Amino acid sequence: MTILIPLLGDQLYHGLASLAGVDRANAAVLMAEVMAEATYVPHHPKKIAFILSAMRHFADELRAAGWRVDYVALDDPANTQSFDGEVARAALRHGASEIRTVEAGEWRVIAMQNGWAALTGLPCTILPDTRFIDTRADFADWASQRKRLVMEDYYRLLRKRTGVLMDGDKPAGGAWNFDADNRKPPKKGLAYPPHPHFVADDITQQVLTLVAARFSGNFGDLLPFGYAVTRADALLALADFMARRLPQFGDYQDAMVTGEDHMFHSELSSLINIGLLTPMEVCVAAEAAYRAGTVPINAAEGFIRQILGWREYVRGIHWIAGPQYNDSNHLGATRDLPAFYWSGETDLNCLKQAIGSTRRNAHAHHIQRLMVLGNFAMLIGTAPAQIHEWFLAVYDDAYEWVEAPNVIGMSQFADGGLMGSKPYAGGGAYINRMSDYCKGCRYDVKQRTGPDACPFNSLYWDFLARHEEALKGNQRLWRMYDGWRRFSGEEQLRIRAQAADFMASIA
Ligand code: FAD
Ligand code: DLZ
Ligand code: SF4
Repeated sequence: MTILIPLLGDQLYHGLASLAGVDRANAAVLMAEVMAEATYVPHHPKKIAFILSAMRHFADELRAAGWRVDYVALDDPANTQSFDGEVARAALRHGASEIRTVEAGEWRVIAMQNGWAALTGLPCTILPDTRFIDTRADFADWASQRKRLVMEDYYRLLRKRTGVLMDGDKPAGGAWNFDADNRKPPKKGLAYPPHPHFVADDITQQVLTLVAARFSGNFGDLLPFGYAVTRADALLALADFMARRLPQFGDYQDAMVTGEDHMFHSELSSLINIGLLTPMEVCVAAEAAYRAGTVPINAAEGFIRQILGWREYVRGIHWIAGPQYNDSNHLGATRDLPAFYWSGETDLNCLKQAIGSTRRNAHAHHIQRLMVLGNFAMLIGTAPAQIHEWFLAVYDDAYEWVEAPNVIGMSQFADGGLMGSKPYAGGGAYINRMSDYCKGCRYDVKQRTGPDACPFNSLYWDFLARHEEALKGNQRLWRMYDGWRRFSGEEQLRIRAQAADFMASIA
């Protein structure tokens, strides 16, 4: 009478629903390192090492807590290298009588889980993932009652429901949203605290050797590797952020600075997504810092909104949109992703910096992802499936439930506006305002046409012109279309020719 509990690489949480209430004497937890997961996209080596090391540490923690853990290593000769194969083998090995698992965050893996009962002939219970603050059902209910799924409305609902940053029924600090204070450009002389670096122990060293041997051809630097890979280290990373970076997180949330990969960001997304931290405990810690007076309200609220608001919201969108969401292509974009996304070899300095950070760290912060990498891909008309695969592969926090809505919806507008009310399209002026990248660039951000003109400028106008039919009715874009119509016919032609020449040059 053994209950088999397959536990996936991004479910490293002791309170996981599949473990709750189970008699440890009658259960076997299955954790499997499989090539199918390591290769469905060409993951950054740091991401693979992070997940495998955290899995191995978590297995040890479960054993110490009295669980029987059946851990299948990647180089085990009997490993079938797929979840299906390992669940089938383990069911036989343990004479299992039933399977309990928590729903995966990717439709592709959910399809596998749905097949485990037929595959093994055993009853298989797929439990909801209770690590989130809201439930799938409550989000679906909220969404079913509205025409537009506005993140801010949902966020306020969750603030009220959870009591986070609330004084009674009023928002703490006197307002729901302090975003207007959170758009400061970078200024000279700011001191950026170093990001914590955790020394690799024996387990991590073994994983690094394995990943170096198997995945060195993938995009990205494996070393240096300083990730938190245990719950204890994750808590240290959380405390470090609260003390050293959260106070200025709000002010410089959207800023980008050459050579400063981390700035005041938390870099907690990979730890939350894999299960080593819960989203609620992170919000509670930020609120506590505000209440203790060590963090201003614009920082605490801005940070909490990212997690209680955006993170929960994109998760809800993922579930209601369904598996076909990944094929969305509202703007009919078909261009191949430029090769320099993988090589980093480009003379557009903003892209070079964002890709460089991605290569070094398996990480780039939000505005680099949205307004540089995503924006450029959308302006040139990249096929959404290709940029989706790139984002899924290169970031340490990327799993489909969170990556797809952010990329296909927010950054590419490929879902036609389910996620956002307008495309996040921007020219060079935005990047120039929020970064120092343009100073170090061979292009002139002030020019629209000519050999030195910043490519973002002509691409931006060309994007609007190309999609005028689809977008001109959008109220939030009328000012942009008004701007486009103010150009003379000749200037419009020059701009579009400039964009066409540039796109031909990168084809
Ligand atoms: P911080 O700036 O410190 O923000 C705090 C936390 O808020 C993050 O740790 C994260 O948990 C949460 N958060 C912030 N914005 C979002 C958001 N839009 N969606 C979900 N959570 C959010 N985030 C991922 O976790 N995985 C992804 O694969 C991913 N892909 C993205 C792709 C694009 C094109 C864009 C525009 C955003 C993407 N994001 C993704 C959201 C966001 O960029 C990252 O969560 C953030 O950069 C992670 O760094 P951080 O922990 O330092 O975040
Ligand atoms: C991303 C990843 C990788 C690279 N390797 C494994 C693995 O070997 N074993 C595992 O259980 N999970 C891995 N993962 C994470 C899974 O891909 C993730 O759990 C699913 O995509 C569901 O989100
Ligand atoms: Fe990027 Fe244009 Fe600025 Fe160069 S000038 S860094 S291409 S926005």
